[in-house]
Amino acid sequence: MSDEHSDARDRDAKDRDLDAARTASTGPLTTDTGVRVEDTDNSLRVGERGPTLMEDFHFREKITHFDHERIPERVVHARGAGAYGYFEPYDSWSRYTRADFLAEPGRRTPVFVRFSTVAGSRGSADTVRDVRGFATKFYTREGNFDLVGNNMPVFFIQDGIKFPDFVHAVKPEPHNEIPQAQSAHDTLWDFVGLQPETSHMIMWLMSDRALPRSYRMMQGFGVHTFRLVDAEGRGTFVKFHWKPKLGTHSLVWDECQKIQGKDPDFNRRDLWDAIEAGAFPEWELGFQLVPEEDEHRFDFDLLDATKIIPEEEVPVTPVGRMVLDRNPDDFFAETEQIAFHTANVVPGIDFTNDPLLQARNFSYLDTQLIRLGGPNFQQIPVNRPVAEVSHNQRDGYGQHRVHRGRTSYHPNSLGGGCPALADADVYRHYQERVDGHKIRRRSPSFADHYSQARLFYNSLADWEKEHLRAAFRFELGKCTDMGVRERAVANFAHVDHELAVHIAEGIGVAPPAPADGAADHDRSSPALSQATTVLDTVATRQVAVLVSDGVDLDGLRPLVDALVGQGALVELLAATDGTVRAADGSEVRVDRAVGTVASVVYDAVVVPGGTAPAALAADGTALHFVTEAFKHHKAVAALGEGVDLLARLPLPELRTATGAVPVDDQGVVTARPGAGPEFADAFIARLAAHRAWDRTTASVPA
Ligand code: HDE
Repeated sequence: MSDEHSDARDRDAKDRDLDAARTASTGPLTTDTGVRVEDTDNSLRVGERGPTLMEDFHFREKITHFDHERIPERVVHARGAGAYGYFEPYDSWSRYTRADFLAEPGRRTPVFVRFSTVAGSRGSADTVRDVRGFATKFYTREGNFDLVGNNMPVFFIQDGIKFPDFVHAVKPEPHNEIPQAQSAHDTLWDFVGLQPETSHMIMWLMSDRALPRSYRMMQGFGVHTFRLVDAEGRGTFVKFHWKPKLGTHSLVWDECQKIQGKDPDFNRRDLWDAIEAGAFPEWELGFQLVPEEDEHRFDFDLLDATKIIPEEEVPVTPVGRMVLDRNPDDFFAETEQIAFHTANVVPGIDFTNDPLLQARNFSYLDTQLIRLGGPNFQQIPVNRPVAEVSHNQRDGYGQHRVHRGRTSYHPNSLGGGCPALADADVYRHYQERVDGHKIRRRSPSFADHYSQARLFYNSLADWEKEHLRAAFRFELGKCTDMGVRERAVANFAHVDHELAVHIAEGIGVAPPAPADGAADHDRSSPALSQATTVLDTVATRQVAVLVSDGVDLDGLRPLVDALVGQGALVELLAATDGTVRAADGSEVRVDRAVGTVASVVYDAVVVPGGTAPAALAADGTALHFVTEAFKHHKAVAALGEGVDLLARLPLPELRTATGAVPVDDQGVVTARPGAGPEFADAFIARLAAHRAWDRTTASVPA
């Protein structure tokens, strides 16, 4: 590819493309054909009280367009949020792949990323227990490459032919369309109990990975084994990884359920706000590379999408970084109409025979035809490549190109032989020898459904295991059919007998006997635990400060300055919006009335000193705010008289441990008047740790 073509030009090209499509609602109101309209409030009628006239073309056009505003939502991943940005490699990766966008360190390729939940409808809440989609479209100079991944590294099934079964099982039950965006119901668990290949992914789904704190704080995985192909046609197996710069962090389940009501757009809003504030989310792309000759070196099959390659066996090589720095202008035009397709690959990236990937290569194109109404969806601005497009495909719904010339076939002489076949920079499929019988059979190398489910469980910290066990009890406890509960528990006895007994005891079924053929090893992969993630930054964390008249601003300021200095967002909440009068007599502007938010949408809470606590203590909302934050393991800071407020809360652990007043313990940081800089440091360290997971909260009211 010619290199006078700069990366800025690639981004400009994409922006120009989008610019051409952008319209601002300025100037006079017109019809779709540009005729100016003088009244859009009254339809044309016979007399003031008479019937409406068919000839009111403005009325008919307006209503007709409205009637056709909806397109089918995605069958899965219907709810999502997206953003533009760029990807840049750290190095040249041409020793593994001839992919042009990976060839030159620092060269930027424009991207669009769409994050999503899987099971819910377009209008469902964000913080449900679910897998998250992480789909990236790279607009490379050699065409679009779509990496359509998830935030979990494995999948529920091994063969795409089971996908409709799985999706029907997890979606709302068909007779009453209940429950929305929930896996906690009979049909999903019925399927799970009967289809053991789901076991590994279900362990991930029951883990904290299903409850991301933010789209900006979750990993992404390509899931399948793909193939990189170099300029000589040599292949290397690859698994794709995205690692978030801010670390991988989760909410707690009680919090998730409450956020579903308090702010159903929690994850979408978080992504939008961060980008608007200039705190651009960033991920590192990584490769796990496996030479072709090592294909059979593992105790699982690389073609089996229910398996990971443990990072301790094949480390993740850092490849480049992706930054999201621009929100879309129009949700429907961009985030809704973006059309991902696993078969959108560029020279140097190829498939393997993973039967799940093969099925996806059929499904994504097929689904766009119904969703976007015909074969010209690649012409929609968000889908258009920056690479030049030239072919003989013509006509179809929504054709936006005006083709010139009389030829639309190949070979031709009348059109000068164009478009001509290229011999350089072309996509060449990897040449693999394949032979065998036509059969409908799963490879025996796909048969072990439990070893890696156990590996995952073994790798979790105690608090992560506790959350996972509680999730199983919650989910199965929502199933009404006892047979469904029993079969599911019996299945997980193959993963960990103690786990299965624990679940059984919580859901009123007989503890299962140890299972024949159960996984039995104590291997673990520390990289799978969120305890090993980034825990040293408070950037973009949201801190609530509860204020009222009399607040001691001088005592509070060093803490707020330190937090803001490190990129945290601090909001002052009071009983009402407007201002409060501080102890020094100054007026302080309040960011929000406490009743319009809740502790669940913040990462931490601060109770300052001054006479404030007396007023706060009289307000049940404030007491609840702090208690709930404590319940959800959040960092809590109290200063001066604020410490007295903590002492009034039902936090028995702290009180018995320390007498009447909680002290610096379990993520709670307190200081009587005169807090020094070490106070801010201590609080910041607790906040950076994300949550005080060791805190005992069982007896704290929710
Ligand atoms: Fe998808 N999947 N999928 N999927 N998937 C769709 O495509 C499908 C699978 C994933 O933000 C659909 O455009 C089949 C694995 C994401 O627009 C559909 C199979 C992984 C998104 C479809 C799978 C994914 C989709 C629905 C099994 C992780 C959202 C609308 C063979 C690696 C993309 C659409 C976006 C969307 C089919 C399995 C991720 C129906 C048949 C495994 C992130 O085509």
